[in-house]
Amino acid sequence: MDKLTKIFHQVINEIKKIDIKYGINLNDFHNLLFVISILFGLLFLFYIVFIFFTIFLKKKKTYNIVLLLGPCDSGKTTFLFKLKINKLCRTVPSMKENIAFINIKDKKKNKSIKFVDFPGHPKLSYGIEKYLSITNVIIYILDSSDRQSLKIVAEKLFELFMNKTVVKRQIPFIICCNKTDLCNSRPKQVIKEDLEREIEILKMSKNKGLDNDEYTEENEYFLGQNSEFFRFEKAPCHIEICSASVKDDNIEEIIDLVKKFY
Ligand SMILES: Nc1nc2c(ncn2[C@@H]2O[C@H](COP(=O)(O)OP(=O)(O)OP(=O)(O)O)[C@@H](O)[C@H]2O)c(=O)[nH]1
Ligand SMILES: [Mg+2]
Repeated sequence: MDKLTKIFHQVINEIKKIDIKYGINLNDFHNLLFVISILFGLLFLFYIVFIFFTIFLKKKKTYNIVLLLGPCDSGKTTFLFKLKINKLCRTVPSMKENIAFINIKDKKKNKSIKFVDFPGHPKLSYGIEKYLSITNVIIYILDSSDRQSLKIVAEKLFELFMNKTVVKRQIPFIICCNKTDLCNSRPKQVIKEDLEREIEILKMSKNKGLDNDEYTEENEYFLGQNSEFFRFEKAPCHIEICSASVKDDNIEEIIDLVKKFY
């Protein structure tokens, strides 16, 4: 305690010297107030810096997900395991998300990217929304041999293009036509054209059914271009289409696109 009062007196003496030097005449009480206000000022400054750092670091931490979407059985979990352990694994239909950190080698450095494999079962789709606000890229995996599911894929893509968060954050899409090793698989260009046709039908029927007050800022552009036929190039977000066969270890095209967007 003695030491503290000594230091305090020293500080006051120093301030007095400065007072005399510059002709300011403050008494001890004023000096005390001056020291206390400086200390509070410094404390406040540290607090502000701390708040800024926590907000900035938190943002950086959360905006780093690659979200795997697509219908049941299209190969999302198989793809995730292939990336993680470089093996073809037996899978069962997912009932909840699978999450894995994958190291992707880039020209400059090794990036650790968080992949979230979201189950394709339609009953679970309500949970997608919480991931959209922290997603950097969506990889939409479909089975290129499955003609039946194309309508469902088109509906899901249409829903995503109308989604507020997707449009606001301009999340890029990689549509991956998987299972190209199967003999009845179809080329990506054919699938692209089929999807565009299906989405155009959905767009037209949505346009007819909408009242004027149902238009929102986000979907007005997308739905408003009534005369133009829908093309992926004109979608509300950037879209790339690639083919892959997880089974045949043919996944380079997807990885290159992830590197491009991430
Ligand atoms: N021929 C072939 N089969 C594949 C390929 N990729 C995945 N599969 C098979 O497709 C089936 C379904 O794969 P999953 O990875 O479980 O599918 P999923 O998309 O996770 O399905 P949900 O979890 O139900 O949403 C499995 O039997 C896989 O072995 C591929 O490139 N070629
Ligand atoms: Mg799965």
